[in-house]
Amino acid sequence: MQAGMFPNVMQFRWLFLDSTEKAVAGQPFRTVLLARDSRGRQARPAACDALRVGVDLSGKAHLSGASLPLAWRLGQLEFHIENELAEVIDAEVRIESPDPEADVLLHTSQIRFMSGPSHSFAIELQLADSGSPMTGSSLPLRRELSLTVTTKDQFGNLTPLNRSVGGQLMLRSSAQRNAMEMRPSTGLLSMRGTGEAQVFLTALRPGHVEIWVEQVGGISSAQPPLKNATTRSLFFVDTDHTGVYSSPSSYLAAFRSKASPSDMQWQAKADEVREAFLHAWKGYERYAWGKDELQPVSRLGRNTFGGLGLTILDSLTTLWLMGFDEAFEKGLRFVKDDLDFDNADSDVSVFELTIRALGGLLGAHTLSGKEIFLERAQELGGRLLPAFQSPSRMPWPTVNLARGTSKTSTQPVILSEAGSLQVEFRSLTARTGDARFRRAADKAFQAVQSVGIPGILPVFLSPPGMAKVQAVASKFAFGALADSYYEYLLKQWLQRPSEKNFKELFLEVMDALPGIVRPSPSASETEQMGRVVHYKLIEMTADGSLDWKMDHLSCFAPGLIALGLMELPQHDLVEKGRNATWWRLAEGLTASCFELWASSATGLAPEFSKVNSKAPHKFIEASSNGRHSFLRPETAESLFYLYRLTGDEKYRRWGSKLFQAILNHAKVPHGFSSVRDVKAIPTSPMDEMQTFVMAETFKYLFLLFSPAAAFDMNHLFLNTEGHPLKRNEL
Ligand code: DMJ
Repeated sequence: MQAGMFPNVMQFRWLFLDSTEKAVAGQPFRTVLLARDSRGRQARPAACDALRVGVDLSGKAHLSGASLPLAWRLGQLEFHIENELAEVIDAEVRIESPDPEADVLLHTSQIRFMSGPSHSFAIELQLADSGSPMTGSSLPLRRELSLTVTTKDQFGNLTPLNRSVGGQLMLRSSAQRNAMEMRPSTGLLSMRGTGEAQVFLTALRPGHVEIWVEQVGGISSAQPPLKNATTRSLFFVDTDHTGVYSSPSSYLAAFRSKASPSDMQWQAKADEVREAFLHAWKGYERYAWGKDELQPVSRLGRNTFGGLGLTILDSLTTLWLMGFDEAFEKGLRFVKDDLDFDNADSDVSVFELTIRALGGLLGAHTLSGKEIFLERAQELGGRLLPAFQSPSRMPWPTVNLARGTSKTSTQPVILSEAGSLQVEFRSLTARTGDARFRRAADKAFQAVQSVGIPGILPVFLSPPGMAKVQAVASKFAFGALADSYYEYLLKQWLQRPSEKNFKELFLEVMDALPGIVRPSPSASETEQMGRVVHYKLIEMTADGSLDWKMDHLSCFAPGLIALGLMELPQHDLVEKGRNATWWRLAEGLTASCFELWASSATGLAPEFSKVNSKAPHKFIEASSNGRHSFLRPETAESLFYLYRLTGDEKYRRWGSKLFQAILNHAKVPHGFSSVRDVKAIPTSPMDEMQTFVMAETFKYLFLLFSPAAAFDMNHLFLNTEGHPLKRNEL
C-alpha cells in the first residue's frame, strides 16, 4: 500500500495472518493492516485513532464478527472476511485522514476463497447411454448406469474429499457375485480435483441392492460415517410388470388379455364398477375440482384436509388400474401444476395425509413410473417430517403443511395413527435414497413397541410428548383406532422380508386374535362339520370384560389373514395349527362381514353392529349411532383377498351384491353419498363422498371382478388406503 500525506503515518501494510494464507469458504479469513511511521516503526495509537477506514467487499463476502467503523488497536487493524462460496472476491480498503487535504489511500486485493473441507456426498445415477437422470430407486436391469459421486463442502461447493480421510475410495455393493457388473471392476473412484468421480454399474438380477463408498487405506475411523453418509438403496426391476405401460388403457388392455373364461364372464360387472367410478369422478371434476371432497347433493366441494385436492390424489391409482387415460392425465397435470402445499395452512391428520396423499402419490408412481409423482411425494414427505419431532418419536396428531409445524397435544396417541404410516415412509426412502423418512417412521414404530405388550395392544398410548411410551387403559380391538397397525405388521414384512421381527409380531397378534373372536375358532374341524362359522370380531375393555360390538372397520381382518396365508412361509403356518385356524377365521369373518351388508334393508353395512353375547352370537340391531354408512371398503377388500386365496366364485357373487346396494341406495345424480341409516328406505344422503370410496371401495370391487393380472401380487402390495407399493423394495 503506498504512503501518502498522512500526518505521522507514512506506510500501511496489508497482511494475511493465517499461516496457510488460504481463504476457505465458510471460515473467517483473517487480515490485518499495519500502520508504520516515517521511520518504519509501528505507528503510535494517537496517530491512528483519527483515521477512518472503509471496507468494500464484492459477491457474498462480508466482514465477520465486526462492523464498521473498525477500531485500531495500537497501529494495527484486524478484520475477518467471510464468504460462503468458493470464488474470487474483491476486497477494497479505503483509509482517510481527517485532514481534508490529505490523500485517500485505496487498496484493492483479490482473495480467492477455496471450497471448505468435504462435508457431504451426493450420488447421482444416469442411464449411461441416454444420460437421463434416474431419481427413483426402481432401476432397469441390464442397462448400464453411470454413477457419479461428488463431495461438497457445507455450502454445496464441489470440493475434493477431505484430505484427512486419505486412502482410496471404492464403490461397494451388497449384490452377490454375478448379480452386478462394475466398471472399473474394482469399483475404484478416482476423485478428480473438482470433487467428482464416476463408475458404471449394470445389474443382472432383479431385487434390492445397497451401494456405498468405502475407504481403503488412510484413516479407518472415517469408515462408518463414510458408509452411513453414502449408502443408497437401489431396486432393480425386470421392467415388465411396473412402470412399463405407457398409459392406463395399455395397462387395462394387457391384463384383460390374460382373462380366464370365468374372468370373461365377470368383465361386464367390472365395467359397471368402472362406470360407477367414472360417475363419481365426473361429479367431483365438475363441482369440486381441486377441493378435498365432493358434497354430491349440494354440488359443492369442501376442504377437509387442508385443500390438497385429496380426492384427486386418492383416485390416481384407481384411475390407472381402470384404464382411464384422460382422467389420469388430468390428475397428473394437477399434481404437477396445481398441487400447492403452501396453501394447506391448517392442522390436518398426519396419518390421513400419509395413507391417502403420500400413499396416493407413491402408488401412482409405482404404477406409471412417472417421476413427477415421486417428486411431489418427496416434497410432501419433507413437510410431514416435523410431526415426528416429539419426545417419544411418535407423531404429533396433526401437521400444518404450509408452515411445516405440528401442534403439540396432550391427547393419547391412537395406535393405528402411530403404527401405520411406516410402509409409505419406508417406500419413500427406498425410492429417493433419503434416509430421514424411513428413520422417522421406524422410530415411531419402535416407540409403539417399547410399551412391551405382546400381541394385541390397547388402542391408546401415552401422548407423544411423554418420552417413555406407556399403554393407556383402553379397549383391545381390531377395528376403529387400531386396524391398520396390525395390517402394517404383515405389510412391513412384505416390504422387506429379511426384517423378520415384523413377521414374528404379526404371528403373535394372530395367535392372540381368538381372544376377541366369538365363537372361539379353536374348535376342531369335525366339531364344525365343514360349516363356515360366522365368526364375530368383538372388543375387550381395559378390565378384561367383552364388549359385544363389531365395527365394519374390522372387516379388513379376514383379507389380511388371507394375505398371510398366501405369503407366509409354510413352516410358520403349520406351527400351532395356524393354517386351519386362519382358514376358518378368514372364511368365517368374511361371511359375517357380508352378512353385515346383506342383513340390512338397503343391503349397505352399518358403521358397527351389536353382537348377541349368546351363541351362536348373531348380529343384533345396529345401535342408533352406528347405523350410517360411509360406503367403507373393508368387506370388498376382504372379498378380493378371499377370492385370490380360494378362487371361490361365491366371493364375486357377494361382491356384486355389495355393489348393487351401493348403486341402489347411495348413488345420487352427481356422485355417491354416505347414507344416514342403512335400515331406512328411501335412504337419506349425508351429502359427502369420502375419498376412500374412490381409492378403495370401487377399486377392490373392480379388482375382484378382474383377472389376477390386474394386480400383480408377486411384486406389489396395497397400503391401507388401497395404493400399490412395491414388495422387497428396501
Ligand atoms: C381408509 O382411510 C383406510 O382403509 C383406513 O385404514 C381405515 N379407514 C378408511 C376406510 O374405511
